Amino acid sequence: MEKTLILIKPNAVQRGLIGEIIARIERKGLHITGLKMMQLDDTILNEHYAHLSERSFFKILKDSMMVTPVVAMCVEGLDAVETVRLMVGATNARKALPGTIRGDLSMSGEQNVIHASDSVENAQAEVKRFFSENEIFSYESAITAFEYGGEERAKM
Ligand code: IDP
Ligand code: MG
Repeated sequence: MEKTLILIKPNAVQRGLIGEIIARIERKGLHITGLKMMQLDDTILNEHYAHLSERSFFKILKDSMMVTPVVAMCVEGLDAVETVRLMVGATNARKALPGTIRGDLSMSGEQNVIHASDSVENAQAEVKRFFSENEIFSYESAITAFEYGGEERAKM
């Protein structure tokens, strides 16, 4: 089953939004298969945000990600990467559509409450970056037949 990485950022931890964000993921029908709080450091952030290393806000962004621990989550589902990105909304939360996590919970393009992997390839690398193998759990869902149709289940 496709996996993706979510980080609940320090601004969401400070604002008491951990439960709200986790509840949205669960209500959607995505399955949480890894969940922990962790303190990020410069080493992991240099890797995680390598694509932004030349940007003016790189240091500010990294500092903002170390202010408190983050909540890291591995979630699974059919097309989980694309589905979670749609739920998260645009990077600049002021432009993120109402109904999305950023659109409903943030006013900022930087303090935008959540990270989610942006491609299947990056998701695989990011889950490995934040979780060791024994921190990802595999368990049977008792209600898959009520979450997906028959043709969809055949693809899983
Ligand atoms: P994403 O989080 O929507 O995938 P990325 O372009 O990968 O967006 O940027 C990673 C993070 O860097 C964003 O979530 C945001 O916190 C921060 N960021 C992106 N662009 C800007 C900017 O122009 N100013 C300040 N922070 C930014
Ligand atoms: Mg990104």
